[in-house]
Amino acid sequence: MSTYSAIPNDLEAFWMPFTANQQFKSNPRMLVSAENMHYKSQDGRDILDGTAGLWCVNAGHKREKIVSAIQAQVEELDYAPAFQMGHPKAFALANKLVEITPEDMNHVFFTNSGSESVETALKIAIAYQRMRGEASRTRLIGRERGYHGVNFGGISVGGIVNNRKMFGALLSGVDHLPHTHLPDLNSFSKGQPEHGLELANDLERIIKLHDASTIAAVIVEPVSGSTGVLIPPVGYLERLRALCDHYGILLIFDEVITGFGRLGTPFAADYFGVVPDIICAAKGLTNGIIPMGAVIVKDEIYTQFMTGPKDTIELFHGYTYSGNPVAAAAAIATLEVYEEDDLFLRASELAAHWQEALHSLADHPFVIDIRNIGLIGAIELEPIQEHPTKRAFSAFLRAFERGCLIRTTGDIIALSPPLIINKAQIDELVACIGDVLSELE
Ligand code: PXG
Ligand code: PLP
Repeated sequence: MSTYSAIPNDLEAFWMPFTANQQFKSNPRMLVSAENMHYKSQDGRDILDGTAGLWCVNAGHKREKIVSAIQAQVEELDYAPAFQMGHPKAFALANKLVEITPEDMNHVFFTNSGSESVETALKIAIAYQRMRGEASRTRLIGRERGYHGVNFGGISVGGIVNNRKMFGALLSGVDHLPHTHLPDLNSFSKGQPEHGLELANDLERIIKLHDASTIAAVIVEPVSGSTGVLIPPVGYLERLRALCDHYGILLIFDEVITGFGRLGTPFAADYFGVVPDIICAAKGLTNGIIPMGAVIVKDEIYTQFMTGPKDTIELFHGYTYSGNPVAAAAAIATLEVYEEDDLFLRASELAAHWQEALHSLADHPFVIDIRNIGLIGAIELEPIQEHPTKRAFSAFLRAFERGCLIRTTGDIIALSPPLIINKAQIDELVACIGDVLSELE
């Protein structure tokens, strides 16, 4: 029997996610409060947030409007059943959200995370194919190095070996496109890399192997985030779209990271001018404050489900917290903040300064690539022989000591600051990373 203990260094009960628990608990890094661009660490230091939490706090921390919307909602209606009942905020949020989604994508299914958005999107895709008389289309095509959350569907279409290898057989009927990271051809690219469009043609090979009549959907991140910022080569997404159209395959964009202004547009679909059939979103939807995700579908998909008998449940799917009132209130306030502060435009205006600042690190020790798009950046380091990830992780620890929060994956430093960052703070973040790089062994 264990009892709750408030002793700050009693850290055993909490099994931390995606964390080296033993290492962390021997030398914890605790954040205790946050405001605007900064966290406060337990030892009282201000930490500049170079990652928007985990790619989610796009409007910056402790935004008054969002905080008070949440407080008011808890007072008014804390929870309402999600099935066969409604409450106004979920409908209001869906209406507000579709104001900024691509044309003809006007229907939203709410979830509680990016992982659940992915599961939902995959299920909708397969069910849609069946509803339109294409029941043999059940295969799902993901991509190497893709991250689509941690549930079984998501790790099946995902392409990160550590997230897959421990967990058995996964979904059957899945295949993968090659990833688009071509360091020999595209290193130090600014924006979309020039080479690699032809990698999209691999979809045709996969289609020839399985036949189009067996494939329901292709799912990709427009820009891969978790796996270290892989930016689509010029023309690549357009080619995927054309192939999917030609072969009757749905195209799903997992915009859990790229949604809500990360590239300076509402969605990456807008940035690249390529409209998918389904968008997965989460994170920035509520500024990361309350867990919530959304799956946005083309009108044609929603309409296909709405043709049956009026008293039949059209989709046997949903979560206890789908459209939760407090999350919905947080999301509405978040969308208002994005709009009032014109944060997506701000991100697009800052992108040039961001690019130049990051690329100024090109000559620092161990830097083998720098890449950027919108307010996303990556600095790839040469791994220590036999000890991959160690060098970048050491950079992360040193940056934290110096008062900057960065994120590392493998030997890649990934950056994604809140969209409220200013030029001086960009320079401060980059200077901090420069100092850290100069100290690395
Ligand atoms: N899809 C994509 C594209 C994501 O980036 C998910 C799905 C899953 O979302 P949830 O809310 O279930 O975590 C994500 C999440 C990192 C990092 O450091 C990235 C994510 C989560 C945590 C850390 O790169 N992405
Ligand atoms: N497990 C059990 C036993 C449940 O009763 C439920 C929901 O009612 C779930 C899992 C799913 O939970 P959620 O709807 O929060 O995803």
